[in-house]
Amino acid sequence: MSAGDDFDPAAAVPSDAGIFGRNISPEQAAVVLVPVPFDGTASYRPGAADGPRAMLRASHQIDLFDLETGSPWEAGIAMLEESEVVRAACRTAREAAGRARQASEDGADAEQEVHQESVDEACRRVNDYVGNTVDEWLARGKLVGTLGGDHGSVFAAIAAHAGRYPGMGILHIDAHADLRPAYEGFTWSHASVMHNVLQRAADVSRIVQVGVRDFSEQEYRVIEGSGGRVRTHFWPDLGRERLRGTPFSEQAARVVADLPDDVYVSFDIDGLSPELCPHTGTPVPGGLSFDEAVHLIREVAESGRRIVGFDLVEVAPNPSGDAGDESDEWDANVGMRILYKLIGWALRSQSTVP
Ligand SMILES: [Mn+2]
Repeated sequence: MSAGDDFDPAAAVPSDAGIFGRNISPEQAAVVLVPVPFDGTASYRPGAADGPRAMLRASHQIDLFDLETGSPWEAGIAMLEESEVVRAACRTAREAAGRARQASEDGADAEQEVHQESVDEACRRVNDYVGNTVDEWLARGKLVGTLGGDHGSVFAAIAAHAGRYPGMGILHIDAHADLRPAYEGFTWSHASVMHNVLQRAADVSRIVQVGVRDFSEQEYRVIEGSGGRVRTHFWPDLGRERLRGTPFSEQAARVVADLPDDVYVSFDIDGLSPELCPHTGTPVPGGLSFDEAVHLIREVAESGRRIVGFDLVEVAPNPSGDAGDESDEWDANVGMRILYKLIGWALRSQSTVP
């Protein structure tokens, strides 16, 4: 144990405890989680803004001993307080996005542009906060995980990691390719995050996508024309192979072989089968099982690659459950278990001890 407190990982947890049941300062922790309660560009339904808070609450129920990765909690895991700047930007962007869509339906082009610009402005404030915060903790030598929010809200976290780890690749787990330029006219849309990475984060050498099964022809052309900078293991292709007998372990090894030594994991929960994330913003049938997703992350670490950082986005609690209601924590329960595995394998991948 690194932090010198008398934490008992097997004890029941008070409801005001920190993430994974422990109250530890980010300075003391090896792992710093940055919550980004923002879903201002949600095009189908919002809710991911409440993901970090729901995962924090759900994390009090996990058994902290992990058979595969040991006891990741011992390194110290801290989650920062939610930023009021981000919450305010979320309210502004949600409202402006609604007005932009209405203006679009009315054919009021000039008005639409004004509201789109308001959304972009709010997103830039989020990017500033996320970029500065993530970079500050990276500079202090922490493993940083960013918890969305919608996928667009973590762009600056990816860019900050790329600045510290030039040449890194992204393992992008998602139902969507997220390669649309300014989806709905919003530069920082959830559906545009990897487009923005390609355009604005030159230090990212490659994006390797898994789980993608809902995409436009234009996005398909972007992938084909990317000269290998985007490599997409389309879910329909993998699924067909598996139905004919190819094991997922073989497919996962192929996916990981496409990645460079330094890997950032960008994990959109909708890459999983929707039974595991029923309230996420844009669910799509098909997708990875929990075990397949964990296997993929394990494969990155066990291949000798280093997981330099990660995000987990689009986890949305049941909107009909009110705060404190533990009756329907399923989305957050799955999300925080993915989170604990990401932390565990990232720490293992950075350790010099085999
Ligand atoms: Mn996404």
